[in-house]
Amino acid sequence: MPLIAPFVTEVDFSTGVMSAPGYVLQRRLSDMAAMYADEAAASRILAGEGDRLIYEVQGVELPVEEGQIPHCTTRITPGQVGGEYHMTKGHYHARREQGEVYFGLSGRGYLVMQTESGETDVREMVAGSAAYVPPYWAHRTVNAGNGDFVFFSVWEARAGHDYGTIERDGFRKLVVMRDGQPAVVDNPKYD
Ligand code: PAN
Ligand code: ZN
Repeated sequence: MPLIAPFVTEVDFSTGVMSAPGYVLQRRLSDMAAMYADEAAASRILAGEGDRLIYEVQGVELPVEEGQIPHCTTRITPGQVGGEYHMTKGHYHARREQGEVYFGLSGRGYLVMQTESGETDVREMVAGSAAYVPPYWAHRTVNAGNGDFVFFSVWEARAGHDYGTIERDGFRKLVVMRDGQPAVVDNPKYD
């Protein structure tokens, strides 16, 4: 394994901005319109208002090899698409046996998780929440607040990301706004 010099990254808790990110990635509505339960609402937003930013990821670049510990911030913007709060795409790790830690930096949201054998778990996250995503759980984060929801993630380099399974099947649970409040409901598109 090549020797990597230790380094420190300054993180702005309210924006997720890193002092010298190795990569910055933006996900817009057009990147994930089909992931919202109300695809027609997504199309209306794209045709009317345009391609809004849903989330931004800033992370350090490390080699994909045993023992490396990648980490990044994610900032999810506030808003809804057809009543469903802005969210990440969500994924299983390609190597299902790899877990992950999330740490809330600002705002509030939900961590939606499920396994391939049918378990679901939805946890609230605020600034200061340290959430553990155990091996075998797909994970998606949702911004249920009025401002940005920002969190920090740490995982093992070889975990890899399997987006295809969630793109095809979705999550069993959605977080939607009901009477102005977040509510966890069954996904009508899930079968
Ligand atoms: C996180 C996520 C990040 C963006 O760092 O990758 O929040 O979400 P998506 O990857 O689902 O677009 C993580 O879980 N890494 O493994
Ligand atoms: Zn992950």
